[in-house]
Amino acid sequence: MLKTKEKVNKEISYDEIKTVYELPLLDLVFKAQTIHREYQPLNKVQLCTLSNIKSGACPEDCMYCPQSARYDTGIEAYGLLPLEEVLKQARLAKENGATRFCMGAAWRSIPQNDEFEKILILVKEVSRLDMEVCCTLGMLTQEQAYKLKDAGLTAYNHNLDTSKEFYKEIITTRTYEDRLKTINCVSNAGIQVCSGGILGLGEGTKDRIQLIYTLANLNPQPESVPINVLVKVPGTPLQNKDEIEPLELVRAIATSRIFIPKAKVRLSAGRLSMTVELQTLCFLAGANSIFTGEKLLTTDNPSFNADKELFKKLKINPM
Ligand code: SAM
Ligand code: DTB
Ligand code: SF4
Repeated sequence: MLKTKEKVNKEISYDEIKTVYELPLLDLVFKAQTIHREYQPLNKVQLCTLSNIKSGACPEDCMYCPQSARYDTGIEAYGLLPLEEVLKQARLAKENGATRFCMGAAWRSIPQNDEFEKILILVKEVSRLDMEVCCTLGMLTQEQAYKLKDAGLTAYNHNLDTSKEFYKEIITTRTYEDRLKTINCVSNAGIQVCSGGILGLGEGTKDRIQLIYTLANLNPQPESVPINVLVKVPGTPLQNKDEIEPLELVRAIATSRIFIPKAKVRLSAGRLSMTVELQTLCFLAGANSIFTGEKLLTTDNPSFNADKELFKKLKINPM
């Protein structure tokens, strides 16, 4: 299959990214907003809604995740949801203004059995609702990526989460290389890559810069960069981690906007613990997408109504 996506050849150096990340905050946000205005529609934020189509009992040990079978988090575990249930959720999301529907499954990798066939049907049917369809189902093979593309998948989410060095402290059941391989298969199939990370895992500034460095040097660059703030779920090993300094989030978003100018930068998990002012600063720094709906995958998120209020206050329109 042909690679149709734009390639960037010049490597962006770690030092270049570090210099920008460490600018005086006002210079950094000004630069990010300047680039935002050049590449992105103004005062527009895309609404995406998540559906946890297969919950819990995951064999992986990602220390932040409530869905790992290794931690006792009390979440509801269930197998693949029936088509009608997922479509009901997708229609509701659309009624509430979402233009992208993202289906997540607590799998290490996509199964090779009839469950994959069911996924292909889900993708086909959601795309018929005239929404962008995104999936996050763990690792996949090149062949599965081609089939997902044929079924109408817009994007595949597979986060690098943090720097290559720090990754080992958070996940031991797969490697950073595994993540990059999946991302490469997705890209090869002509599916948009959605890849970002989590702040607040106990990483240092250099890990956040390193993450942005790796994302910005993906070739082609990701079309979508979710920036999550750790939701500390009781029962997970990271339940007592220190809160991230809120302005580090603003710096990470601004730096992603500057070095990955064409991507949607998504202010993802963790908004429930953010003030309206912090979220506003994130939009100013270049975030232009959020997840809407009462739930992310298993954890709480601001309600549709709370977000409608927020947008009204800021005079932001859904994209
Ligand atoms: N199992 C698949 C995988 O790991 O790629 C897909 C689902 S997984 C839940 C999707 C992403 O959610 C993870 O890569 C991680 O970045 C994010 N995530 C999971 N738990 C989180 C938490 N407690 N706080 C913030 N982000 C979280
Ligand atoms: C992403 O980067 N964040 C979303 C989406 N991609 C799949 C998931 C956040 C999950 C937060 C924890 C939970 O609700 O289980
Ligand atoms: Fe499983 Fe994904 Fe959670 Fe890791 S992040 S435990 S792979 S569901």
